[in-house]
Parts: sequence; structure tokens; C-alpha cells
Amino acid sequence: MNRATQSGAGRSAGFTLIELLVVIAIIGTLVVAFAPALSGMLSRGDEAETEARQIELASMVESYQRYYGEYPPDDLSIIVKDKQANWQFGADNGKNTGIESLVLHLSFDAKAGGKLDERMEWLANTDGDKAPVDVPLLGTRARYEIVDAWGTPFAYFSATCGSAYQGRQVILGATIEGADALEVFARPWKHPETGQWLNPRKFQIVSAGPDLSFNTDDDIVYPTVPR
Ligand SMILES: [Ca+2]
Ligand SMILES: [Ca+2]
Repeated sequence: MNRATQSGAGRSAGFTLIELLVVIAIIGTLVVAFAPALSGMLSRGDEAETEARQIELASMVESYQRYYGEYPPDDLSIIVKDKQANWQFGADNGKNTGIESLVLHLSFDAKAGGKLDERMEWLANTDGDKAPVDVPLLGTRARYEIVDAWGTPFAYFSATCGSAYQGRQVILGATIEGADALEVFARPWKHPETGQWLNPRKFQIVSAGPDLSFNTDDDIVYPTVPR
């Protein structure tokens, strides 16, 4: 009786070891098989987060337009309203200009629709520049950009100052660990079929997407580019 029990226990331990190895092998196979799908799911999560930021931001831009009668400019040298004329932008380094202008214009007056002080996690200062005085509402001299889910500043284009959008902007992109930030160029989008500007006379908010480069197929554009 005793011998039979011991023998059974020995077999059971043996099977457990084999089963363990089989389970490890199965897990390994599953990880290899589903890693691309998992990566794709994470990427889609970043895309959804980026789109959500664009939609909320667009709502702030429309609120600003309803309040001031014009869209926020994408050029820091342009002061749209008298009440902002005394505010000091400081010297422009030519980087991230459109989105920095948007941050500043949304940060002058809470009644104009800007709620960026509630979205500080969206803000980064990839080029490290500063204004001579604190930015109203944000309470800091940092000239912030609004970034997408990959940490690249959005490109903000406004057609307020003419029927056409201005040319390219220089964006200092996401910092990859151990490397200098990437300096990339962004251009406003045109409708692929008509060749006309997307959202004419209004604005565009463009994310470089997962490839961190602008004007490529994975860009996430507000409003959406028909493809
Ligand atoms: Ca900046
Ligand atoms: Ca891209």
C-alpha cells in the first residue's frame, strides 16, 4: 500500500515537471505569435489617445474663435487682440512655433475656452525655450507645446491671416532615450482628391503618428484626411 502510494507520488511529480515544460513552451509560442498583435493594440491605444487630444483641443480652438472672432494664429509675431498686445512673447527660436502660439493664445483668458491648465500632462517643452514673463493661466515662463501620445509636439496650422496656410514648420520631436531630439518638418495637409487645403480658412492639428515623421501615411490629422 505504502509502496504504491510512493510510486504514484513519484509519477505525479514527473508529470508535473513535463507539464511545466510544456506550459512554458506554449507560453513562449503564444508570446511570439501575439507580440505583433499586442504591439498593434498598444499602438491603436496611442492613436485613440492622440485623436482624443485633437478633438478636445479643436473644441478649445472653436471656443476661442467664438470669443475673439478669429482662430488663434500659428505665428508668434502676430498679436490678434489688443488685450494681448502688451504681452511679451520673447525671441522666437523658429521651432514648434505654431503649437507654442496656440498654447499661448489659449492661455490668456479662461473665458476664451482654453483649459490647458487642466491638461498639464499634455504639455512638454521639447526645445526648452522660455518667455520673458509667466504665461497667463499656466503660471510658468516655459513656452510649452501640446504633444501627442508619442511625445511629439502637434503641428498647429491656422489660415486666419489669409486664405492659404503658411509653409512648413520646424518641430523638435520626441526625445528617444540617449539620443538628441529629432528636428522634423511639418506641412499643412491638402485634400488628396481635390488638391485644396484641408479645412480651408480654419485650422489643422497634425500628429506625426508612430513613425515620428510628419506628412507620412500614419499621420493623425484633425480634421481627418479622406483616404
Ligand atoms: Ca517650446
Ligand atoms: Ca508620420
